[in-house]
Amino acid sequence: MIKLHHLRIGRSIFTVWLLEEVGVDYELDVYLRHPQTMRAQEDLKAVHPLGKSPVIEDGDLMLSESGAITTYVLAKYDTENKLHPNKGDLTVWADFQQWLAYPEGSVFAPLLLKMLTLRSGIDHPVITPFSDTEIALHLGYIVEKLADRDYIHGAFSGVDFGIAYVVSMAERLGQLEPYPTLQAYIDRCRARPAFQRAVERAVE
Ligand SMILES: N[C@@H](CCC(=O)N[C@@H](CS)C(=O)NCC(=O)O)C(=O)O
Repeated sequence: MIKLHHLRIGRSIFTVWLLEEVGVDYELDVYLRHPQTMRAQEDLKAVHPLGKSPVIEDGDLMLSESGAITTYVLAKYDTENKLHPNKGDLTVWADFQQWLAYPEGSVFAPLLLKMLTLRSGIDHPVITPFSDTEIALHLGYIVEKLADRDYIHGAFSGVDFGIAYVVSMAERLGQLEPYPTLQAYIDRCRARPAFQRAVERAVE
């Protein structure tokens, strides 16, 4: 059975949601952040050298990186390809890979910079304009993709876990007001029964 190491207040709730959507049995180990630093603590560092979450164990496999975990879980457990395309049409498959890599590879960094500048209370002359411009670029790109659809790949799919994570982070940082499409998207994701089961189980 899969074991998910879940650090509260962060992206691994989206991995709990993935497991709920796929409908696979899993065990959940919940970790708390340090109350002052908000970083992971020794208990999570004992699980994996990076001390980060999500991490899953499945038999002999230990896997970190939310995108890789999504890829693995879908490949192994989404046997009817309800949430991911097979390689029959390589163009569709490649586009799916792009959207899987995009949130962690491109969208997260400027959001993290924004979070750190807001937290420090300093409007940095280089970092603030950079993060603002990049956040607008990426959120605008996601809005364009959602112009004619409810989810990134049309029907709900495995790429929505990562995109929902960065959109929810943008929301938490007060960046969503100009983007009603994204607010509607994240509300739609949260309304899914599997998302609600995930939150109940993980007590986010
Ligand atoms: N790129 C990794 C990032 C993992 C990561 O940084 N997770 C955060 C939680 S949102 C974490 O564990 N932070 C604790 C710490 O760095 O102390 C992924 O996609 O899984």
